[in-house]
Amino acid sequence: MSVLAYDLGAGSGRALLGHLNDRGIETSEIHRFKNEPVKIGERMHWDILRLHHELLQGLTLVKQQGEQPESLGIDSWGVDFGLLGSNGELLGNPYHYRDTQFNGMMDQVRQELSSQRIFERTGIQFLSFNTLYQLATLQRSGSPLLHEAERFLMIPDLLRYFLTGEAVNEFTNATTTQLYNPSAGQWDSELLAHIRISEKLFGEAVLPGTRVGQLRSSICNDLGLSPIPVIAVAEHDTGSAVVAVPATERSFAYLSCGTWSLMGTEIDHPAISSQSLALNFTNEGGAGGTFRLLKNIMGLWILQESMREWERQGQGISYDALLAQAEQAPPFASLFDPDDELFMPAGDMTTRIRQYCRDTGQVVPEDQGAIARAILESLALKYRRVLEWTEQLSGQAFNGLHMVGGGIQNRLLCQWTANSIGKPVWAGPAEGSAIGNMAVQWMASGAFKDIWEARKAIRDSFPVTVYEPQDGSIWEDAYGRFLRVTDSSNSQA
Ligand code: LFR
Repeated sequence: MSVLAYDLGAGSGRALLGHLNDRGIETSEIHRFKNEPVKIGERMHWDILRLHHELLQGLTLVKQQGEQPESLGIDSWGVDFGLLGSNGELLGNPYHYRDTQFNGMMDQVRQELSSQRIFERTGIQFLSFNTLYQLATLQRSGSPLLHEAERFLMIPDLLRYFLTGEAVNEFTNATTTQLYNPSAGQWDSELLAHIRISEKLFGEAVLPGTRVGQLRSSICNDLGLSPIPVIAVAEHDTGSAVVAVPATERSFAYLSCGTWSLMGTEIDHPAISSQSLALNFTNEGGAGGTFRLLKNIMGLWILQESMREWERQGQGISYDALLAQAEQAPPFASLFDPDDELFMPAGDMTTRIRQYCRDTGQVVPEDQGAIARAILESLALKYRRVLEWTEQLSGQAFNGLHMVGGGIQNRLLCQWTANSIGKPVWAGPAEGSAIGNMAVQWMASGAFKDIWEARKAIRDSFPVTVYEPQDGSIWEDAYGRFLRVTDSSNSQA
């Protein structure tokens, strides 16, 4: 019962094979590759053809290992898309959600329509790069792409289309656009009309677990593979990651930790209320009829981007060495709100961190260890804030926090998170999105009857590391200071 999962993150992608047998789930990494955005002038693009090439490379390696997966699925980050022309070919190169051309459009559209109206129709948090604002930007700047476009596909839809020739939109990723109405179960005509985008570009969004074609015969012939059915999994990576949370109880809190940190809880119906709007929480669609009441937190992006900056300046440092220096740096010297808009764009991250600390009258972190410590402590403190909001909104009290995703390899962050929230952190699995992707394929084939059977198998198959909270009163004091410093910050709640 082997399945192939492609999981594409903002910095890297991977192909994992998953086997399900009496011992549980076993995974093996077949291929890992960089996902490097490309800048042309002021524009920032995804290198989509390279990503397609890497997916094919993954299939070549699968074949070389003598495997013939029963199905395959693709998940990736949300909100971004490609447009197809009348000949079925991709128009242009998809833009990266951090492209600065989209700046300012969210405020404009909110003013025109009101936040309440947009939120009531979609339940989605306000992030400046949501597809709604990307498409509005392209339309209002007269992008020629929109004159030619006949079909809108999100990144996994598009890569799946390249593999199968079938153009199909998928539900979990559709909800991230802020153009999908979950109550009506369709793309929102009113929002699309407002930004003057034709509804004809969009197809019905299929639910995770739907079979959406098979590997093109040309690819099968080239690689010497038999046809492989392709499943639309929970194609938004966060949706896949939450499938893989090894929870035992229906009420649980999670933190999916990668480039972004996504924190929240799972619910049955979108929680669209004035409180969730005020705190800027989202209700993204999930697998198995679930929704995720969660909030985006800027996450390890700030650290990754600082490391890339040092690399460019010839001061590159390994992750392990950096964490060792962070541990030695003075505690709680410089705190900041990771969700301040200042930290969204790529580029000179350390300058912006220093500027924030200077502006708020704190110690300005100078060396790499001090910068890394400031980032990780600020993230851990923000996690407490968002966990409290999640409890408030969902009316639940959580007795610990599940952490999944590559970020859990950062033991310092896991420990500091436990210290900050004053509750245990259960860390694992690290390959959350890929495992959730596989789980939905096994739900589709009937190997798992539902998401809870999948979670039990995941719990039994992958280790979970427990971090107990330490140093309670020190963190309590730091939290008070964090709240004072960040209160006036330029962030979306
Ligand atoms: C995480 C993620 C988030 C989404 C952001 C941008 O990888 O998918 O859920 O808000 O990337 O697409």
